[in-house]
Amino acid sequence: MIVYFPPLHARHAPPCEIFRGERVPCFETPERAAIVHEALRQRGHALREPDRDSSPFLARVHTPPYLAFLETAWARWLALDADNAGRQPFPSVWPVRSLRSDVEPGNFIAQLGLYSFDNGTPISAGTWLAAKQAADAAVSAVACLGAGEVGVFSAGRPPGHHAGRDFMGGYCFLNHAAVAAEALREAGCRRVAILDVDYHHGNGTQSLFYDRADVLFVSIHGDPRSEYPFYLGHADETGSGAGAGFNLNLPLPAGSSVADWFSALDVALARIAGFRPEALVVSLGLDTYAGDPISRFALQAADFRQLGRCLRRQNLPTAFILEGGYAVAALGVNAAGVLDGFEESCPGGPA
Ligand code: Q9C
Ligand code: ZN
Repeated sequence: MIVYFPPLHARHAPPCEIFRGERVPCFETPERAAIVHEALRQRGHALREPDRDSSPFLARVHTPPYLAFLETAWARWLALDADNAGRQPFPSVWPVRSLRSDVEPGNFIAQLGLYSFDNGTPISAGTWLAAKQAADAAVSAVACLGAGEVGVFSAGRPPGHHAGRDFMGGYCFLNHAAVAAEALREAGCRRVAILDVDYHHGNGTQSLFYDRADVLFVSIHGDPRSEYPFYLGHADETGSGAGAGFNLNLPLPAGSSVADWFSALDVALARIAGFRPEALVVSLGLDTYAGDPISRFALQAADFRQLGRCLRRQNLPTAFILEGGYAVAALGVNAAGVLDGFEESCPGGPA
């Protein structure tokens, strides 16, 4: 399979995040992508650097002030204090409910609160470069589908599915799956389905397409009553306006079995088939793995291969976009498993 690997991912390398009130090393690290790239390279997949500019699609997905904030954030952080090069900016105030989010404050930390929904998404010097090149990789991948490839993988980081029109969160800054869907629409696909299999609900992606009937969003994830991102991802969120009926959430309790996860996948794939999409974007989180340190599903390596087989049977041009997954040592095997399962299966055939 053609794999887009954006080398600038390594420039996004914040040292720590806040976890249970303590500073801990980031879960979302450059080693994640390095392991995936190495595993895919060893298995003979064709690694390429991004060859498309995502800017036109980023402008459709995100607001101009948010993009401007992200692009200049590190320089503005440094401008506050020369010693800030060795420090991490964290938001400290958020415009919830009765507070106004329609007036951008001049204060950098206040802007950071305006443009984020958690304090778990640290920015480092190369965050913009890394996120932008991951978006470029997503657009490059989609272009391959237009050129006749049946499956293609965009293996960038940081991930994207928690990022919304004007906010970051959950280690995500730019929504690469949404960018891929917009690029597919632009390329002439009338209906695009997004299947999000990350352990965490893809709140950003859902919110971007919630009122649209041309992009179906389907997600299997840990129940937000107990799992991050907590405030979106319930089963009663089915879309609004023209998008009514074009959003399907399949939350499962933390600790659900592999059998229950694949039952949910059957429901997800049936809905997608009923939508008759012309392409499929898969937000491929690997944090459903049993060994993931921050998630509570139970998939094993062989189950990722099975996921790949199930997806190939849908007989759709499919763009895989890497999202979460924090059991670093297992990420290569699990990512490769999805691609191998996809490539060894037949459209419409048995799993
Ligand atoms: N610092 C993705 O998998 N909570 N994001 C972690 C708090 C946030 C996961 C602990 C988990 C976000 C793309
Ligand atoms: Zn996740």
